[in-house]
Amino acid sequence: MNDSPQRKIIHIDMDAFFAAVEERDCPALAGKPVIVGGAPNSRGVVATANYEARRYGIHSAMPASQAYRLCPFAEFIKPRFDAYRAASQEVMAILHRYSECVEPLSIDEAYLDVSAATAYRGSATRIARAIKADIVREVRLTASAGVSYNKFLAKLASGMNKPDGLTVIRPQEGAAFVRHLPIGDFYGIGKATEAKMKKLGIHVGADLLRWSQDALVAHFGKAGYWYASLARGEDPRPVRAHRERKSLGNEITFALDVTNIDLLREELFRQLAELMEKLERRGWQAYTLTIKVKYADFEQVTRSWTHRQPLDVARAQESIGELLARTEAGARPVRLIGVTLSGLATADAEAQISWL
Ligand code: TTP
Ligand code: MG
Repeated sequence: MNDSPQRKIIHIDMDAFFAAVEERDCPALAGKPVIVGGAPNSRGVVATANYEARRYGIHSAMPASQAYRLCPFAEFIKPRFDAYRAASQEVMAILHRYSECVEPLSIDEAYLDVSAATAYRGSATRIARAIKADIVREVRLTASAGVSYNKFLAKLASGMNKPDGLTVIRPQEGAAFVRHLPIGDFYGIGKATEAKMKKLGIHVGADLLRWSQDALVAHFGKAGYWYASLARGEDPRPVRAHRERKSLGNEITFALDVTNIDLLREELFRQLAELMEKLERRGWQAYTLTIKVKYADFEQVTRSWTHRQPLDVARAQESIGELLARTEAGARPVRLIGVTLSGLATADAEAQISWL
């Protein structure tokens, strides 16, 4: 018997988020396949596609050129991050009405712990329904909600009836639900672990359940404890309203040591561009930039600079140049080079919602 009270967790995930904002703001798009991301004739990728476009097999991260071949008459739209951030902040503000314990995961996703909520007599399902209705009425977008007793199951539930879904996995249903779940759908099981498990004959939750915790730990290290609890439908992670500030980083090791300083700078710029894009997508801004240089003899140095203003590409590139000049890169051959952005903050300093 487990005498600790069951928690009530809601996971909210906006439907086709960027595309839905575009459709909302441009009624002429109604009913058409809509693709937000790189231009069809560019080397860019699809950020997202609406559900009409998904019927043609188009999905996030697909090259825009391929999306064009699959559906040439789709509307291709350049992302408007400001509009997505604004919508996101409105949604997060709605979530905060129902619980103080809200953990944003990305620009369009968050967990809420409503165990202590009093609205709707504490019914998590009714709270989820109310949240969805508020979002439709006030932000004119649809969200899918998952309701369960932990994060793992709440997130799975929200993905089950997209778009505009509301799915509940009750405490007495969790274990059975997990038994049928393909192993790749478990939280924290990536492609490599999935492949390894399949080789061991573990394909669904029920297979995992047959393994003792000790055997899982023997095969997968500490993660084995985690897999053992997921297999029982358990996930003790709390919803964390204030997440630790994170950093975003990139680095590469060269196949051959590099002494050409221009090449090193270009490589750092390329890494920076990737990080800035990620940052923007998450609605974050960074204040600190750090470069890391590992010389051919494996000695490693870092140089960093904290700005008073949030970093933009021009400012960050300038810093990279200055920081690189404060290393011996070029004079000494370099085997690894990297950039990290930290001191992350929400893009809108006035927003009451912390993304972090
Ligand atoms: P998702 O929630 O993964 O996707 P979605 O909201 O578009 O669609 P779904 O209904 O399946 O939830 O991502 C949220 C937004 O993040 C998405 O609208 C665009 C952006 N995004 C990217 O820019 N690149 C990506 O590879 C992914 C996965 C998302
Ligand atoms: Mg989404």
